[in-house]
Amino acid sequence: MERTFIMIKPDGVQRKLVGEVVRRFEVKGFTLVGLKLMKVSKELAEKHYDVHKERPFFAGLIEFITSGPVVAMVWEGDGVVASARKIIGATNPLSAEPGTIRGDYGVTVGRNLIHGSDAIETAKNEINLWFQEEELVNWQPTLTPWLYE
Ligand code: ABT
Ligand code: MG
Repeated sequence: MERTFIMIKPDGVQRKLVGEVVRRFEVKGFTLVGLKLMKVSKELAEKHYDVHKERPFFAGLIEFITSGPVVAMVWEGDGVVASARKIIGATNPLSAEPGTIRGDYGVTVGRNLIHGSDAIETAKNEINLWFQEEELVNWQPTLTPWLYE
């Protein structure tokens, strides 16, 4: 089953949006298989955002992501990678549609509340980077027959 990596950034935790974010993924029908609250090390932040290391906003991004606790999660379900990106909304919250997390709660790209893997391959790499195998729980929700035919 497809999995994606979702991280509530320090602004999302400070803004008390943890429950709201988890709720949106749960009610959509996705399954939570990993969850932890953590302070992000500089080393982990730099690995996670490695693709942006030459960008002018890189230093600020690392400083921001290490500035307070984040909630790291793994969600599972058919098409969860692309669907999560839709639930999250566009990178710039002012361009994100109302009804998306960034569209409903954000105003600026440097405080866009939440991260979601952008492709299936990226999701695999990010899950491996953020979670140990034994931190992930394989389980079958009893709701499955009501979500999938
Ligand atoms: P992430 O889920 O954080 O990866 O965001 P998303 O994939 O929607 O957007 P990308 B392009 O990957 O942005 C990564 C982080 O860099 C910040 N950023 C991005 C800026 O601060 N300025 C910019 O011009 C761009 C393009 C926003 C993202 N995260 N934060 N915080
Ligand atoms: Mg990204």
